Amino acid sequence: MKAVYDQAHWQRHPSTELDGGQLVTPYESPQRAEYVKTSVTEAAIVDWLPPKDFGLAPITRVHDPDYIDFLASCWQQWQDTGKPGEAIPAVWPARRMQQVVPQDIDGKLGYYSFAAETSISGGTWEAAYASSQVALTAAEVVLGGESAFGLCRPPGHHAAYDYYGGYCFINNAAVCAQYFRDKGDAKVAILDIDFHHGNGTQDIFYQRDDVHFFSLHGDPALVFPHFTGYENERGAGAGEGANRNWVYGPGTPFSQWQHGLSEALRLIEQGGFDRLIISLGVDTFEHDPISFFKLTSEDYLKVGEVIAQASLPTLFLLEGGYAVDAIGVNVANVLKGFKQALKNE
Ligand code: SS9
Ligand code: MG
Ligand code: ZN
Repeated sequence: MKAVYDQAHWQRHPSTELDGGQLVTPYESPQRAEYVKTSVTEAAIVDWLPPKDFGLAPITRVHDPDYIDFLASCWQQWQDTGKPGEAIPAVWPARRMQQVVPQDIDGKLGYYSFAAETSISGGTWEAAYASSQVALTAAEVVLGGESAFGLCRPPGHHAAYDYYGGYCFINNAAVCAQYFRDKGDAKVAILDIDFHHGNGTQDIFYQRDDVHFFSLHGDPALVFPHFTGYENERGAGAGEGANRNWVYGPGTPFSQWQHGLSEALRLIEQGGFDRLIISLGVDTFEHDPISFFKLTSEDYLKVGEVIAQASLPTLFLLEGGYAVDAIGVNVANVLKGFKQALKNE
C-alpha cells in the first residue's frame, strides 16, 4: 500500500480556535499529522510517496472558483485592514437576507463560511492546497488499482461547494471522487467514518447519482455540524437515494456503530462502484476530546477489515481525530486491518 505525506501541512498553524467563548489552541494541530506519520511508518504497512502537483483544475471541478479565489486571498485582505487577530467570521446571511457576496472582508468571511471555530491565518491556503494535492497523488495510485492513504491536513469533509468550516477548506474526498469520474470511473462511493457528519461532501454530491455518499456520525441534534446529517437526508433529484446517513448518540461503542458500518458496506458491495473513498476520521475514539463515541484502538483493526470486504480499490483520506497521542495508532490500525484482510482473501 502506498501513502502520501507533505510537510507543507505545517503551514496551517493558527493560534486560535473559538471554543466555549474563549480563544483556545486549535484541536486540529500540526502534531496530529506527525503522530500519524510516525505510527504508520512504525507499522511498516506503507511505502511513502512525495506529493505531485495537479494544479487548481481538479479543485474547481467541485468548488466555486470564486470561493477558491477567496481562500487564496483572504489572509492578505484581512491583513490589509490592519485587524489584530486571525480571521474569524462573526456574521452570516441568515434566513430572508440576501445571498450576495459583500466587498468587505468581514462580510466575505461570513458569506464563505458556516462556522466560526476555524480561524484563517497565514499559510492556511498553502496548506489546504497542499492537502488536496496529497489526496490527488494518492488517488492517482488508486486509479492504478492499488489502495492508498493520503495523510491530508487540514481535513476536508466539512468544506462544501462554496463554504468552509469545521477545520476544513478544500473537500479532498470530493476532489478525488470527481477526479476518478473524470478519469473514466462511472460510479464512485464515499464512506465517511469520521465522528462528524461530512456535510461538505453531502452538499457537493446531493443531487448526483454518480457519486454516492454514506456517513456514520454523532446525532446532529446534539453535535456539530448541527444542521445536517439527519437520516431523512437521502439525496435529491437525480441523487435521490444516493445519500445515506446513520446517526448515533452519546456513548456509542463499536458493537453498536458497526451495524451502520456493515449496512453501508453491504450497500457499497452491491452498488456496482468502481472505487471507494474513505473519509478516515478517528475522532470516534473513546478518549477523543470533542466527540462522544467509544471506539477503542483495537476496534480500528476491525474497521479496516470490514472496509476490505468491499474488495474495491480504496483511497483512505485523513479527516478528524483529536486525541493526539492515540491518533497515530488508531489510523495505523485501520490500514493494518484492511491490509491483513486483503491478504487473507
Ligand atoms: C468543539 C466544537 C467542534 C468543530 C468540529 C470539527 C471537527 C472536524 N468545541 N466544532 S472533523
Ligand atoms: Mg462521518
Ligand atoms: Zn470529525
